[in-house]
Amino acid sequence: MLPGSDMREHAPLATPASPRVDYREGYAALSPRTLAAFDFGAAAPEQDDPRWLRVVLEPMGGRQSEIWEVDGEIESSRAGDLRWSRGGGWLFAAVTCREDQHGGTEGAARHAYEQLSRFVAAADERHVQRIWNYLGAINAGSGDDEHYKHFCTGRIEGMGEVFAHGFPAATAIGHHADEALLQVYLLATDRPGTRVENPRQVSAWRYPRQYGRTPPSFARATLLPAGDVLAISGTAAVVGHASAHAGDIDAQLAETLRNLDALLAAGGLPPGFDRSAPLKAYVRRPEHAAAVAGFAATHFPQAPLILLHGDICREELLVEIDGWRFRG
Ligand code: 3EB
Repeated sequence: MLPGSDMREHAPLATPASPRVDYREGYAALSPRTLAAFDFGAAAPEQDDPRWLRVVLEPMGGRQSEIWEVDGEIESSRAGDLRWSRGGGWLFAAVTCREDQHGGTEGAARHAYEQLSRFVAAADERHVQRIWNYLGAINAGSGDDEHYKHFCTGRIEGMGEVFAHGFPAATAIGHHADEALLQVYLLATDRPGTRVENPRQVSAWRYPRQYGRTPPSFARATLLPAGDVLAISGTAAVVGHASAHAGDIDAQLAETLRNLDALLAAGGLPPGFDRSAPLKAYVRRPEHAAAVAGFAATHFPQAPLILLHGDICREELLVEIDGWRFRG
C-alpha cells in the first residue's frame, strides 16, 4: 500500500449534491455540466448528443427547454435504443422505442423497462429516483384493453431487481405524436432516496381492480438522497382512489393543488411553490390551457412552468401537474 493512501479509502462517500433543474427560453443549449437536456414538440431541431431528448409532447406556452446540471465530469453514450449520461453520482437514461416492433403497448413497455433495468443494475447509480413515460393514444381501447392499462402490465413485467425495493416517483402521459412511439426516461443515483406517499390518496400500487388488472407502479414522490429536493410525480384530482370533479377543469386544478400541498407536507418541505419549484402542467384539451395558466399565475406565480398538451391516464382527468420542489 502506498503511504498515506489508506485514510481516504475508508472515508464515507459524500451524498452527491442534487442536480439543478432549470427551464430556459428557447431551444436547449448543452454545456459540459449538462446531464440531460429536453426540448418539447416536433419543431425542436434534432441535437446529436445522447444527453438530449426530444419529448414529443407539444408545448402550449412559449418555447422553453429543460436542463439538468450536475457537478462532475460527464460521460454519455448510446446502446441500441437506449441513451445515457452520467456524472457527479447521477445517471440519466432514456429508451425510445416503437410499439409495432415489440408486439404492441405491453411488449414495448416491457422492452423499455427491461432495457432500463438491465442498464441501471450494472451501474453504480442504481437507485432510480424518478421516471417519466410518454405513450401514444393513452386512453384508446375500453376497460381492461385501454392502452394505459396494457402499459401498466408491460411496465411491471419489465421492471427488474432495481425496482424491487419500491417504485420511483413517475409520470405517465399520453402524447399526440406518432401513436406507436413510447418514450421512457429516468434519473438515478448511487444511493436510495426516500419514497413519499400522499395521505389524501391510496397508494397507486394498491388501487382496486376497477382501474385495471395491473395497478400502476409508482410512488407519489421521492425525496432525493441529500434531502433537499422533492421529485413530485404526476399529480391529478385523485382523492382516495377515485377521480374527483369529472369534467370540471377549475375544480380539478384546485384538488390537484391540495394534493401537491399535501405531498410537500408529507415530504417535510416548506409549503408553497415558489421560484425553486419548476413544474409542468399536462393539459388534455387545448381550450383549457388559459385556465391552467391563469390558475398557476394566481396560486404559484413564481414557479417556473412548462405547459404541455398531454392526455392523463384516466379519461375523466383533464389536467396533471408534476415537477420539483427544491428546499430553496
Ligand atoms: C393517478 O394519480 C393519476 O402510471 O406512472 C399519475 C402519475 C398517474 C403516474 C403512472 C399515473 C402514473 O393515478 C395517474
